[in-house]
Amino acid sequence: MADTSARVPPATTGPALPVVGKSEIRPTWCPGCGDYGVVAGVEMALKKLGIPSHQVVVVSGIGCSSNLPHFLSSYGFHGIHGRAVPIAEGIRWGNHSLTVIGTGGDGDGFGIGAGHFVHAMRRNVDLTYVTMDNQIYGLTTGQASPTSQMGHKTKSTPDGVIEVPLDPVALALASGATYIARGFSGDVKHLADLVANGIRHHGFSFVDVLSPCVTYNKINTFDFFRQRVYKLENSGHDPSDKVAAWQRALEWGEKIPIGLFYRVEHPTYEDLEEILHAGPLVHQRAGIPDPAKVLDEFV
Ligand SMILES: Cc1ncc(C[n+]2csc(CCOP(=O)(O)OP(=O)(O)O)c2C)c(N)n1
Ligand code: SF4
Ligand SMILES: [Mg+2]
Repeated sequence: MADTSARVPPATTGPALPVVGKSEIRPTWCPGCGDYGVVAGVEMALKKLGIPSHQVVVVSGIGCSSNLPHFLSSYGFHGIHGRAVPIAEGIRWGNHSLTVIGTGGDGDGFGIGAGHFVHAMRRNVDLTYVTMDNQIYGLTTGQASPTSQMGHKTKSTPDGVIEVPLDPVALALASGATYIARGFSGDVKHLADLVANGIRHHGFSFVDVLSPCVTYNKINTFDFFRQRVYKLENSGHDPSDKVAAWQRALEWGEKIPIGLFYRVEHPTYEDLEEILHAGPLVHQRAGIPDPAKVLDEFV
């Protein structure tokens, strides 16, 4: 089977190409927003891997968090609400020599985009998806999101949320993701390692980041998480054990695990799609070489 990964390029001789750094656009997030930690973590991860900026595409949907691609010097695509993942998939299939990173919020990825999220994991498309999970709709000024906790009084739920929150890590486990992690924007170095290892991983890597909205979520704050998070790697967790990963995914309360829940090697969509074995589609000849022959088969 041809190796279609090609995400972290081999070391080359010659002058070093510029790697991803900050763009000239400064973030407009509220002071103290958790998303500052996430963009710093993604930048740190890409620097660590040394991938030249022209080989990286950062994609997003719509939301405060989805502004992230503007703030990095890579290529970027600011898409539409809930569509970060299918755009990222399309870019990968068009040119699977690129490193593609999907980004966005809990509303974007687990609400309107939930179907895309599930099916990309099931396909094991070789991309990295980083969600900034603040358990609220930030951009639209504070409505309940799919991960808002029960009882949370928001603009759209003045009497408190009455629905059970979606668990992104458990959903990823159930959907067949091959790299599943949770980070915290209050621990940027740890997050950067999770993202870098996710990019290195051959297959769909998902990093859900606890990234507080300091303006509209007064419950799930930095202090809330600082008092609760603990690292899986310091607690004897074996990320190759799916049952153990399920047990850890169910932990949400006084203790909240961060780190790598689960990782497994499995052929990617790109590995199994034969047409990509001839190289990235952008380098292949477009169109049908002999249309008359194809027509003859049908008439
Ligand atoms: C099709 C569509 N529906 C609704 C909206 C309005 N809208 C924009 S962002 C958003 C939710 C943002 O929440 P989230 O994805 O969690 O991002 P955050 O702002 O919290 O980072 C909504 C509902 C839209 N732009 N497009
Ligand atoms: S509204 Fe919330 S999510 Fe949006 S920039 Fe401000 S703190 Fe961040
Ligand atoms: Mg949100």
